[in-house]
Amino acid sequence: MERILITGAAGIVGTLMRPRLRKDGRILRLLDIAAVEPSSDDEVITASVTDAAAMAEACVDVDAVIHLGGHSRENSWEEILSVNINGTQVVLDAARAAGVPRVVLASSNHAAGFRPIDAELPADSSPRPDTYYGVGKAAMEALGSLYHSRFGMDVIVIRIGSCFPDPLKLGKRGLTTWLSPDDGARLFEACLSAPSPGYRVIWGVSNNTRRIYSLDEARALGYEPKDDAESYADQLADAPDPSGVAAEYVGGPFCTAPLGHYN
Ligand code: 15L
Repeated sequence: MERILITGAAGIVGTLMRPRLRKDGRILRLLDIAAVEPSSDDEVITASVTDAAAMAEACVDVDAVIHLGGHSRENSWEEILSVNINGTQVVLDAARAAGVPRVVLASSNHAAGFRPIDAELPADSSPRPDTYYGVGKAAMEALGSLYHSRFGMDVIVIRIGSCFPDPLKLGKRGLTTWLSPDDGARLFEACLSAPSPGYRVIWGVSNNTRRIYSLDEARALGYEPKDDAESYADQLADAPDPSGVAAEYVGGPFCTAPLGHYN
């Protein structure tokens, strides 16, 4: 029996992935500070990713960790430092100590938010964060690299675009950044099953007609996206086009959102 620990299991991505990642021969161990509705075979742990003792226990008998936990948008520096940066170190160190061979880290396009929009931005473009949140994701990527290099753990960082049931509430930017839930599950499955990936940084995006992120790195792990946000383009025809800084950089509206403020 394979056991996958998912941190942040009650969050938006966790909630979308849980039903899609359940399968015969696999137990999902779901960790969150918020309540999670388990299905019959799931294991549930109510704890914070910053709680080292709880994380140590959560990693026992685990084959891979999918680390989704942490704030999912801009917040105060103290919160980003504590939950997103320190929390990621706690998760990686608990996985190391328990001998978990593989960790998949949910990074974000906002780690590279101040990269100018380009047709096929490589997944390993060095960080250009757009917020403290983006700095936290860049630190997550660095920590993943460190734990791979020091301890030989397989660590795959996914720079997720926008993973929501559909791209509609994202406006036109969503036609570029959307990662459909089904493609998200395909991507996580590729990350869990690719043989000896080492340390990788990949984009998490569907095969969107207006995509600006390279899919080469994710495809090299076996990911083949099936969805395209363009199928929602008609419904977004009247939405305003992004303008100003938001239209120039990968991070879109995050690039001008007030720094350090939850919004
Ligand atoms: C993210 O990293 C956020 O977690 C998500 O809520 C979206 O805002 C997404 O980026 C995005 O860029 O659309």
